[in-house]
Amino acid sequence: MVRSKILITLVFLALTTLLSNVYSQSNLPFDKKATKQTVNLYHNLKKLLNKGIMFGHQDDLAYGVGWKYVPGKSDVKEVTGDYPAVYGFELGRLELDHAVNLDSVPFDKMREYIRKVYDRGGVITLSWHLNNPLTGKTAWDPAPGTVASILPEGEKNELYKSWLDKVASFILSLKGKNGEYIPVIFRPFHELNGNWFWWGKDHCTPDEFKQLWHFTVSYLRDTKNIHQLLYAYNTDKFSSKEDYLLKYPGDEWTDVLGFDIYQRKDGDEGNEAFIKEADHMLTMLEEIALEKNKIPALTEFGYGQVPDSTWWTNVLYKALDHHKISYALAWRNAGYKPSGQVEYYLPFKGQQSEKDFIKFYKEPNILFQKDVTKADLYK
Ligand code: BMA
Repeated sequence: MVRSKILITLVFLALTTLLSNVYSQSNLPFDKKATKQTVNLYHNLKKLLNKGIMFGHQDDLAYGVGWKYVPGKSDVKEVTGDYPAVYGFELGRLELDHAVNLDSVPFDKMREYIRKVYDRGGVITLSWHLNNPLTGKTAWDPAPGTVASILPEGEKNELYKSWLDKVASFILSLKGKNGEYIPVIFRPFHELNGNWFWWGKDHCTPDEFKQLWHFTVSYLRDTKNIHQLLYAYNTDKFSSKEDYLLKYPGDEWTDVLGFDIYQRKDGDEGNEAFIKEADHMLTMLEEIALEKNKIPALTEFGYGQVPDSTWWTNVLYKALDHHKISYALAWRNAGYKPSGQVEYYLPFKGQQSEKDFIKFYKEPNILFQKDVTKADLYK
């Protein structure tokens, strides 16, 4: 009798442990102290994978082609009547205490945009093109030894911590109406397998990169007590799963897995190459995310100035359609830059791909603001 009771208790314990492991693996961010809204977001992002792909845009509310800081305005809204579902913003220069980021967006305005987005149930993701802490130049200064210099014991570790303090204050200043912290998908050190940033491919070893990631996450989570972040590991183009995972910090350190891709060749050949490449990488990404129980996303994409009037339905949609990824974030509609260059990735009123973008918008599995407001991602 006593024996069978013990046996039943043991079986019960084993089952509940198993179930709670399965639950925690599939439904929770890696930060065990993640806030309620962050856990809900994570859970709902996974659920939404079965419904469609959220459409995102960098700096959508801040400016577009030919305008800046007009309340409520958005190139996506002007063309489709709806806002994107995901909004990217950029923290570069926050580390230097500047009032505006490297693309001239005032951090005060950014905070307001983020609150608005959260209020209507949109998703926020933050990138950080932080300066080179060793040389004082930009993120695009790949001086050897920079990553090593900011690790614990490195000569710039204190400086790097002071930069993280500033990022932490900004993130902690993002609060909803009831004082709750606004969840954010943070994607630092993106395009880590390219050679253009100081944290890039040849500028640190896999071990150094992983240490950098672990240090950054631990500092924000454990020292600064920030528990409203989902962390995105984000490469550039990659050739195999091994290639993708070369510097992967580990399942206990990431929530979202993504990559960035841009179309650079025009014409049918360029289009076909883009579809093929994107499709192949998305397939690998989905498999990795499934194996690791993470959320796959196309963290950045674009075709500069969209010089093809049917690119959205004829190229991008063909690459995305049969994939289960959480979101695809188009890069920024900068318009004329101070350098005189023109940079944009989404149509605006009168742009040649405008009509086709509306068709793309109407695809039931491409989700915009109205869809995610309905999905109530933070509840
Ligand atoms: C690049 C370009 C730059 C910008 C940088 C950081 O891709 O858009 O103009 O400064 O991203 O946002």
